Amino acid sequence: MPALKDSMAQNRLAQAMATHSPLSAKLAEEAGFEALWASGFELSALYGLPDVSLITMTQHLDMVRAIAGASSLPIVADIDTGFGNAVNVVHAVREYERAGVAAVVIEDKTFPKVTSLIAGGRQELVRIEEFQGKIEAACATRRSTDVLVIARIEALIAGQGQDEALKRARAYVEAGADMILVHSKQETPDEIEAFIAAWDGAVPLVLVPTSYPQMTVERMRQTGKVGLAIWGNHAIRAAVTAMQTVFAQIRADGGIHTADGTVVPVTEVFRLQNMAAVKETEKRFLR
Ligand code: SPV
Ligand code: MG
Repeated sequence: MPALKDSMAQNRLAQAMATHSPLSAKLAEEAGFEALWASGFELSALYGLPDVSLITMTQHLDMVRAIAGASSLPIVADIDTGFGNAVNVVHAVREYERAGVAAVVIEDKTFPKVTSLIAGGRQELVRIEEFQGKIEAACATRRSTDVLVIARIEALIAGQGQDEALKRARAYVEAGADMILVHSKQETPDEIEAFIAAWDGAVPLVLVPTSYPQMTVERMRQTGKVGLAIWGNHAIRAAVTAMQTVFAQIRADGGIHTADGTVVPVTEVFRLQNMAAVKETEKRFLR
């Protein structure tokens, strides 16, 4: 699995597509993305649950392992708050590195956390010193510095303003963070662009422009300070859109006769399942 670092160096700005399953990971790889975002939000949604620390580390890790088995892209693991304090972070980083991830993203909220983009969400941040300890714990635990430790700042999400976000970003870099993910739920890029302008560029930034879609790759690239763009939840949203449309059509038309031409043929699913390899194996070994 290529290190995320290499991918960012070659492309200058890598794009990670959200994924919640090996199938979505394969589709992201075929579409040409450089990395996968193993999103906690998407996996929670897959289970029909809110993204409020209900999915356990084991559930997420199992899915990350399955994704790693299905795709050769570097995986950026969304490990939320690190599942507790610095002790939990040590355990998590050990396990995620063993699972083969290229990066872990740890956010500076209290455990249990509340999903970031919800209106009026309870957004509580941990003390800066506490989070520095968690970042230091992650850096001290990884065996290879190819596994990036990305510190995620939720100060803007929590409404605490740019000075607090910048103060935290600097403190987390001092603690060893390789990159800073700064999240915003504003519906325009203004807040993030103000942060980027004020950022001294000590380490590259990571953006998740879900709520401010005007922020294109080109616009991020022009800042010269963004190393990774994460498309945070378009895999699960695309799946929901497709299922709602097709289910409604089948229901309305009393059969699959009209919907059939609008979905991929079963042969396409066979291809994604690699049935060709099964046929080869049968030919070679079944006697
Ligand atoms: C996720 O995809 O799980 C994220 C991004 O953390 S967000 O849902 O926007 O917080
Ligand atoms: Mg998340």
